[in-house]
Amino acid sequence: MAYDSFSAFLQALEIAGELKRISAPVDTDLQITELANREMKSPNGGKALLFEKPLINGKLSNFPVAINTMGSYRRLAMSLGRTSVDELADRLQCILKTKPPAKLRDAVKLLSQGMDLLHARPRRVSCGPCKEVIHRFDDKMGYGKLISLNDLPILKCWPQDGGRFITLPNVYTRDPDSGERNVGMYRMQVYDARTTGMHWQIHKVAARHGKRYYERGERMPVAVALGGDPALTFAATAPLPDGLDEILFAGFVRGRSVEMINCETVDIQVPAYSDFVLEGYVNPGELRPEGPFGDHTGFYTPVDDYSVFHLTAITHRQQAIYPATIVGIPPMEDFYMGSASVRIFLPIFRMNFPEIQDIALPAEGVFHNLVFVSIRKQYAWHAYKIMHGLWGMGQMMFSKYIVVVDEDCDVHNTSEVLFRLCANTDPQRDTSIIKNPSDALDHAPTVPTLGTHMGFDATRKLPTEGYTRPWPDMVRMSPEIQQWADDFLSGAQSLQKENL
Ligand SMILES: Cc1cc2nc3c(=O)[nH]c(=O)nc-3n(C[C@H](O)[C@H](O)[C@H](O)COP(=O)(O)O)c2cc1C
Ligand SMILES: [Mn+2]
Repeated sequence: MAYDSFSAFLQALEIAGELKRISAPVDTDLQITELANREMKSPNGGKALLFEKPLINGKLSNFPVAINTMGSYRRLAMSLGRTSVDELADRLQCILKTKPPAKLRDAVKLLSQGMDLLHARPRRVSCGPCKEVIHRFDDKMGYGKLISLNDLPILKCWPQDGGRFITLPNVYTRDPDSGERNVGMYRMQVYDARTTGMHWQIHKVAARHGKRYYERGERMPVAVALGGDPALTFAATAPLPDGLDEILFAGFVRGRSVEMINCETVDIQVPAYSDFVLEGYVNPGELRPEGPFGDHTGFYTPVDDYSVFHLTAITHRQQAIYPATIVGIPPMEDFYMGSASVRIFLPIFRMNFPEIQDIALPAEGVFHNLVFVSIRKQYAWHAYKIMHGLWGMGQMMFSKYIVVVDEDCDVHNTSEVLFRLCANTDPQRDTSIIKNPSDALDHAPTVPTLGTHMGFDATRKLPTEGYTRPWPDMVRMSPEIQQWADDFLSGAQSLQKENL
């Protein structure tokens, strides 16, 4: 099921008992964060929160704020219009199975074709709700009161943050050479009423686009969509291969074409059912200090130079709702987005590495710091092949610690993985340290983005790996006795009930 609007999604959440309304005024300066953080830390991610009366500098905002709308397994599945994320993974698997691709490049092509067949291709429309109210900054006449970023309930998230940050922006850019679209989620620090930062990190696709505009000496058109169908927001965060269109992917996810509309002041298309659209441009070479920002690492990211976004227009729905999230010490809302990405893309990992059983990114590792992977081990040093494979795949390149376990270990059970890690490894023999690009947010490397990564082979060792002692079996009860105990206990239970 696809949502026509962000508010339709919120209604669905409310009907499912997944949304709490807060009707008392709450300040966008730190107060919303504190309430949202407590909610995100409560069992199973708590509920989504709708702040009906957010305050901006003590004044009531015209727009409500919704937060934590994807912050549980259930809400994340609902945001994709599904009852479970596995449903999507299975559909991707089906597309890939129709014709096994030999190379990743072929896989990207096949995926695009497969998604096309499912009628996911975007559709161009000429009018849409995101244009209900139009504020062009070059044309102040005739549009009533002109709004600016000062009128949006943008959060100051944490005490040491450098200002207010837009935390769920879907940033639309184009490759100036091929015309290919990209949508990424890159936070935006508000500098003034019509200027923000653009925190696209060096390894991300929009940064690559920006570099090409810079080399060509051309202004870079950029548009930012907020709200709309949450499947779009998820697509902006998903680590899709460069060249796979996020809008096609979102169409596949929601099972319906995304309706796209031209911007007013820049040559970019955005989803017509967005809540807000910020239009503008980035000047080649213009940089400005961005940060600090309380980041998803659980630490403040220090000030660093990033591109600057100049707004030329804001358009919005009459009844627009401002979407937000906060990041910080895990677990937070983004953990569920990351988990869903891993589940959905497992078939793609498996296509390259059929021996992979399962992958998990535990919350403590904040996406890239810790990866658990289980494999069906067949030959000596098989675990190292998998580590190097993952370190070579897209954003998995950032994985700081990879722990490889045997297929019978549940990677979603951190305690079980740690048990295998401690029991099955000899530290010198079973680890490998390599050089690879590090996440720009990782504060541990001495020089930003230049880090080392470590792999742990926690699989059982083979004679061909030089382990000549017999590898012991794990202590487990026989299946027959387990079955007997199940029967025995359920019999005892019904006996107890009869006696009552
Ligand atoms: C809530 C949230 C905030 C994010 N903020 C940023 C950010 O500020 N900068 C960045 O480069 N990536 C950020 N990311 C990660 C990117 O959105 C993610 O890597 C995405 O796949 C990038 O898309 P791309 O491959 O098209 O560049 C954020 C992710 C989430 C879930
Ligand atoms: Mn992308």
